[in-house]
Amino acid sequence: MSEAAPTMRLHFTEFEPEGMAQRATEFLTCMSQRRTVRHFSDRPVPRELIETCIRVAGTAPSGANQQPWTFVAISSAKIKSQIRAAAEAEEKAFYAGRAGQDWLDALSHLGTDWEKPFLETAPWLIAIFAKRWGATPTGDKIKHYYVPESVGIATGFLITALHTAGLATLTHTPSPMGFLNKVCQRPDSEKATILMVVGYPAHDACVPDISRKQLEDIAIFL
Ligand code: IYR
Repeated sequence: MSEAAPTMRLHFTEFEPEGMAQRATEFLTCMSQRRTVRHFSDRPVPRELIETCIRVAGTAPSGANQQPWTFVAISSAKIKSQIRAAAEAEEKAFYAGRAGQDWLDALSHLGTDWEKPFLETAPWLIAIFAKRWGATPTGDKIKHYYVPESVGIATGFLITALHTAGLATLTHTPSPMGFLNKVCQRPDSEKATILMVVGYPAHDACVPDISRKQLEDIAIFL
C-alpha cells in the first residue's frame, strides 16, 4: 500500500450569496468580451505578465496531480520566424486539400487561410506541450492519466488569465504540429497541442460576426 500525502487544512473563501451572484455575473461579462484575435500588433508585452499567466495555468487540476504540461514561451524573433515558416508549410498543404472539403467548409466562415503573419508579429507565442508520460530519476516511464483533459483545462486557465490581464489570444493549431518539438527542443515524451498567440490586437483588427449559443442550447438541468 502506498502512503497518502499528509493533509493540510483547506483554505476556502466563502462569499455572501449576493456577492457570489455579482462575482459570477461580472466574470461572465468579462469572459463574454473575449474574442479570438487573428490580427496582432507588434507592441511588446512584459515577460513577467506572461509568467504570471502561465503560473495561473499551472494551478489547473490534473489527473493524479501529475501536471502533465510544459509551456514554452517564445519571444525570440528568430524562433518565431522558424515557427512561421514551418507552420505555413503545413497550412499550405492543409488548405490545398489535405484538410478535406468538409473541414474547409466548416472553417470557411472564419476566413482563415495558410498565411500566418501573426506568428511573427505577435510579441509572444506559447507552445503548449502535453507530457504523455513521465520518467523516474533512473529513466523508467511513469504512466500519466487524463493527459488531454488536464492539458485542455490548463489551456483554458491560460486563456482566461491572459484575457483577464488585458491581452488578446489566438488558439492556433497548425496541423500537424510535430515541428514544434524540434523548434522548442522538447523530447518525444511531449506532444504539442496548441500554439497560443499572445499580444495586443492590431489597431484595425476585425473579428468574424459570430454569436455564442444560448444557455438553453448548451445546458440541461435535471
Ligand atoms: N489550422 C488551420 C485551420 C483551422 C482549424 C480550425 I478547427 C479552426 O478553428 C481554425 C483554423 C489554421 O489555423 O488556419
